[in-house]
Amino acid sequence: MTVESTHSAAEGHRFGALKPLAASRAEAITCFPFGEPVPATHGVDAPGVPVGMAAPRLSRVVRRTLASAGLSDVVDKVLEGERLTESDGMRLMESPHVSAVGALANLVRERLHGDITFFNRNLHINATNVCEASCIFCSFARRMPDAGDAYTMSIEEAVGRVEALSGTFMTEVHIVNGLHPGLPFAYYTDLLQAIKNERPDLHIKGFTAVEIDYYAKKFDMSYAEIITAFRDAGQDSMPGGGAEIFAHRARKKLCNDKVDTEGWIEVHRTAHRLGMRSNATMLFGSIETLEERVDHMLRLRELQDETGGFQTFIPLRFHNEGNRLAKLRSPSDVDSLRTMAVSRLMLDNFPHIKAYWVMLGVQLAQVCLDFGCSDIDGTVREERIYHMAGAKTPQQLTRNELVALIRRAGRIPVERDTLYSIAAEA
Ligand code: V47
Repeated sequence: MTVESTHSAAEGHRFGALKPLAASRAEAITCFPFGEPVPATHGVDAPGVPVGMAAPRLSRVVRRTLASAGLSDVVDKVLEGERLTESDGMRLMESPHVSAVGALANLVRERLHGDITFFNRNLHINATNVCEASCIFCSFARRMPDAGDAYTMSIEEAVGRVEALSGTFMTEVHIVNGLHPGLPFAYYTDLLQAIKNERPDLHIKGFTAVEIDYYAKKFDMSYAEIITAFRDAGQDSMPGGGAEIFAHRARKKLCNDKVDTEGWIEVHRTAHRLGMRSNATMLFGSIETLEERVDHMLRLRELQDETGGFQTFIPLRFHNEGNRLAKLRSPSDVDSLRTMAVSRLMLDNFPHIKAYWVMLGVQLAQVCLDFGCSDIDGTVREERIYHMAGAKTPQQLTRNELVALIRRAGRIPVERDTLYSIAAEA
């Protein structure tokens, strides 16, 4: 099937009829402005299987493997669309049968999206690497503005990155910055406005909850005031960064001096209440325990039940170069695959799990498409955060390379915009 001919199938998936959700959940969502709740596997059978595709099944071998591992009850729950518990999540995380757990996650992925795998064309801008926070996993930040390789772009410089691509089709600019102590509030609104003026067609996914919290404290404003001002200046949605690990024990060690768990969650709740979509991340494979990973997923699932505003969950694989955790090994491929799979199974109310190729590597990202992931991010021009932490992936991929790698993984590539509408080049 060609990319073009999948568009109606993908649209079918996005707007396909869903069974009504449980009354309590539907009621909780009505105070958030997203209308129809996001596709959920919970309480819904085979939602949105693209037109003409058979509902996916679990092979007998996988069933047998999971049964011999004592996971039949979890399989039954997944088949029935029942919600998994924390202890189910731990049993899946600890299971040595990673490929069978992956097959179970794949069933959920295919129920939601069939073979469709989303990607986009996007540019990253990190306007400054000067950052007051001292996260021990970070290789990007420079504490002192006058450090040799510290930088802060002028508005003209940042917009110049967009201008330089004026003849190039893309749909998104992704902006994540360090917590710079010296920039005025107007720097951020001017940056947003200048990018919008230059390319009104671009969706700006910018400013993590960490940044919003920092500006709220620095400029004595509420989260809602900051988000409203940024939205008026051009911000369209919020990236998922800064979530790291929510469990207080690990968060205290990883990043003691930036927004805490409750603050991160409150920023996203506020954005959702104001009608702004967002993503959520989890930094995995540094010092956290498997319990803390599952706990992280459950906290996100709870907020998503309340608001329905998250689009994608992105497990970010820890990279160990150039930071204070250089003695740790980065997580293995197997650990990455089971984390993707368990995320898909636990986060039954998230439409997508993203395999961010920049940090996984292209080949592992391809395998992740069989372990629950339905999005691979984008062309990602000018990524800095992971490349400074030792990511060996290319600086960017072309659209054709993304299409080819998704096809080679046996899936159907569909180009999207940030809000998962089909992107059409004029
Ligand atoms: O929050 C920093 C992570 C995040 C390292 O929303 C590291 O679509 C691994 O927000 N090893 C920022 N991870 C990136 C981010 C993002 C990326 C891609 C897509 C989206 C989206 C959002 O990067 C940080 C932190 O968790 N990070 N250093 C490191 N050494």
